[in-house]
Amino acid sequence: MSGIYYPDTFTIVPPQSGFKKPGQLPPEQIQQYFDEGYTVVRDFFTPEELQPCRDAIADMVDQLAKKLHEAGKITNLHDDAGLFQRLTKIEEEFPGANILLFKHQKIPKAFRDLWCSERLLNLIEQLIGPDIAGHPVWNMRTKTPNSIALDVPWHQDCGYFSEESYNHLIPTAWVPFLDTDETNGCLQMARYGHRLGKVAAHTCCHSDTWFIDLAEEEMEKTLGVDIKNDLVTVPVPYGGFLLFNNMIPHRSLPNRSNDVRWSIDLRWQSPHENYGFYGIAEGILFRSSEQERVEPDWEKFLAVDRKEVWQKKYFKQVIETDQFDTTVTGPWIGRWHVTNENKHSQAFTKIMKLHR
Ligand SMILES: O=C(O)CCC(=O)C(=O)O
Ligand SMILES: [Fe+2]
Repeated sequence: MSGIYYPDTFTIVPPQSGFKKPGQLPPEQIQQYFDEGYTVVRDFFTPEELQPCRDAIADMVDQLAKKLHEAGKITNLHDDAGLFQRLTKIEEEFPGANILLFKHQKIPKAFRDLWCSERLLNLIEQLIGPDIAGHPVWNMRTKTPNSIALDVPWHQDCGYFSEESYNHLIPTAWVPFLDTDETNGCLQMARYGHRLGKVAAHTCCHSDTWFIDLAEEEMEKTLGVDIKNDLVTVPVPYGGFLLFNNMIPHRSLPNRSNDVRWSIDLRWQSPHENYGFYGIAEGILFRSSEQERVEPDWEKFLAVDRKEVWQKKYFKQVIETDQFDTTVTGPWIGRWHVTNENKHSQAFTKIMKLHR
C-alpha cells in the first residue's frame, strides 16, 4: 500500500451551490453521508420509474433461460414464474445460473437511463461537484434465496480497485428492486470505517466465491471500526437506495426469503480522476461544467468488454471459456493474499502462469 491517505476526501462536505435542484438532499443528510460513510435515500424513484428496470431484468432472465434450455441444461423454461421466482427455479435445475447472469452483463438501456437520470445526477453533484462520469464498475446482483455465491463478505469497494482510486470519492448508489431488510439480504455497513481514508488488507477468496474478504479484527485495527457499536443493518425499501462511498466497509446478509433479491450498484466519480480499474476500462461522461449538455457516448462505453481487455492487456490473449462456466476471475484477486484457494483463485493463478 502506498501509505498515503486522503481522509478529508471522504469526510469533508465539498462546497455546495446555493440553490436546491430537483432530487438534491437536505444539507443535514449530505453531512451525514460524509460523517457516517453512507445514507439511505427514501422514496426517490416512483414505481413507474423503476418498472423499466424490472422489465429489463425479467428479459435477461428470459434470455438466460432460453440459452440454457437450448443447450439442454434445463428441461423447463419456467416462464410461468415471476420476476422474484423464476431464477430460483432455473437455479434448481442448473446450479450457478445466478452466477452466469451476474457474470454476463451488458448494461440494459433501462439501467443506463437510471444511471444518468437528471435528479440522480443533481444529487451526485452535491457529493462530487459538477463534473460527473459514470464509473466502469457496476453490477446487477442476482441474489437468489440461500445461495452462498452472492453473499458478499465484508469489504471496502476500493479493495476491488487499483490504487489510483484511493485519493478520490466514488459514490455508489445501491438500488434494490424490492423492499429489502435483514431477512432477504440487505446490506450492513461498518459506520465510520471510512474516516481514516485507509484501505485495509483484504484476503481472497471468500468461501467458494471470487469475493475478497476483510476480517473484523482488521477493520478494528486498521480502520478503527468499533465492531460492537458500529455495525449497522440497513433495510432499504423499494423506491429508495443506499448511498455510500468507496472506503466504507460493508457486506450483504444472507437471503433467507423466498424471493430473489434483485439490485444494481451504480457508481460515479470526477472524470478528471483515474478510474482505478487497472487501466482496463474508462468511465463515461455524464456532466461537465464546461458544456451545457453532454450526450453520453454509450457506443464507446459499451464497446469495451472488460474481461477481454483485461486478458489482452495482461496476458496478451483472450482465454476462451465455456459460456456456461461459472468461474469468475479478475484483477482484484491478484491484489491480495490468497489465503483460500478455490476454482476462482486457481483460474486466476493459472492464466497468470500460462502467460507470464
Ligand atoms: O449487493 C450486494 O450484495 C453487495 C453490494 C456491494 O458490495 C456493493 O454494491 O458495493
Ligand atoms: Fe461493495
